[in-house]
Amino acid sequence: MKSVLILFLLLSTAIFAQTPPQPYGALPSKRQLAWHDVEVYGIMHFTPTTFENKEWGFGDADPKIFNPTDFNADQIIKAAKAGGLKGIVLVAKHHDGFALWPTNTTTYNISKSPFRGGKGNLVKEVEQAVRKNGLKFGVYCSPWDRNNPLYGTDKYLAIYQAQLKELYSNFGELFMSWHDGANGGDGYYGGAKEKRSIDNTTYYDWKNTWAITRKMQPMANIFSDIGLDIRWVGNEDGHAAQTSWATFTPMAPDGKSVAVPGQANYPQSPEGIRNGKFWMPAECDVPLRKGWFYHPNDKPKGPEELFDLYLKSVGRGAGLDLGLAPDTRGQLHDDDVTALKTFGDMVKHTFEHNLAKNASVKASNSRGKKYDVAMLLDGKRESYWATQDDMHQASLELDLKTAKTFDIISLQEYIPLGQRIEAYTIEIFENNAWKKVYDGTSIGAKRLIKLDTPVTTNKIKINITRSPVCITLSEIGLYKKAG
Ligand code: FUL
Repeated sequence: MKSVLILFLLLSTAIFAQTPPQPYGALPSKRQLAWHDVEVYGIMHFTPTTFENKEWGFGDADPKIFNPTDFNADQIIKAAKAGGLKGIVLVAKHHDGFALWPTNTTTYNISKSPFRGGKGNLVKEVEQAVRKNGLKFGVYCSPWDRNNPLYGTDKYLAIYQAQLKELYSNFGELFMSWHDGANGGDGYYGGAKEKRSIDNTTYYDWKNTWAITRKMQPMANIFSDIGLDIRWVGNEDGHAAQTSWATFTPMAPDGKSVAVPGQANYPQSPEGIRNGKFWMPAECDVPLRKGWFYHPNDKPKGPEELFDLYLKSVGRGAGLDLGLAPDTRGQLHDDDVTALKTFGDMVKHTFEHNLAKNASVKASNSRGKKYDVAMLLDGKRESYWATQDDMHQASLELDLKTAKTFDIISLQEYIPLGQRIEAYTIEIFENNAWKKVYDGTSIGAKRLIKLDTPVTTNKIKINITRSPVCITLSEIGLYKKAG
């Protein structure tokens, strides 16, 4: 009888150990998980504003100035791809109100320009080049419209919603629907040339407007400063905070919850909110050049600066959205092409070989075979190492077999079960002793830890020191930054 009981206990422990950990806190949706995989994408601005050499068109530019001498969507998208970008959000209509696709919703559209003899559809051309090159496609249709005579009246919302419906119907599956909280102000407004103010809490009826997005494009991540799927990081410099939570509760500065864009408490946006109500990872948007539109006197950022932004966005569990600005030919300038390619190669070559690949790993605790340490080095984010339920601290020791030189440590949590880890340290074995090289807080979808100088060692330890629940980790990587 006693041995039967022991056998029963052993079996039930083994079975129990194979059950996955309980999820913790707010969790990502399927569409957000797909967004996390994109990591780096672009947002492209190319409208009459380009030809005016401005950042915000007033809405009064003659459509005839939209006359690129040699528009080539493939040139732009190939350059983006060489930069490692995996998606493109096209600004289909910016604040100036000019629609880049033929539409009956406004007369201020591409058919009134000389582009392709008035028969062009730039959204289509970009979409086709994007898909041909294997990238994902998204759109930004500015709610603020400085051209439309009806802007500010109760007739404008139907126009804006009809524009979204056209963009959601005619350009395949979208990975993002990008929105900002632009609130009105001065503009052309059909010749009135005046200031029009709107109440941004009600004017765009976001609840029902975004219901259209959900219905027509269920995989489109809605970006805005308050979420819903992806939140703005709170700056246009391209970086999240050092500690970075994918969870967030949109709040106004007075602490009251908000549900409409343009009102969030931006000081909290770069870091996110630990145990926030929603999974709302940050997008770090930053133009490749100084402005969002092309200006002949600006220069693109160099590859080292871009790599640094990559570490501070993707490497903090956020996304990097790089602004692409075609020139008046309708192509990216050679300098931009070179900057993208050099940056893309740097990322590719840095992360080509995981120096920990053949390491043997010892864990202070494991949940069972399915959640064994082997999952940490299999290159798959779907499998993960986990601890038993009551183990909220654990250590992983990697024996690299031979001495390896690296300056980047990559960690990934298994985010379908939430963001769990709150503190950890990293030690390397040097001169016969363990030496701490990093003290960390959040991990999330991806954490890239850049050491100031490369270290050479044959052993490394990761100590997870604080988590409210048992731990999951899906991947560990060691890399040496490519020159
Ligand atoms: C902002 C706009 O006001 C800028 O012009 C640009 O489009 C940027 C990406 O978003 O909200």
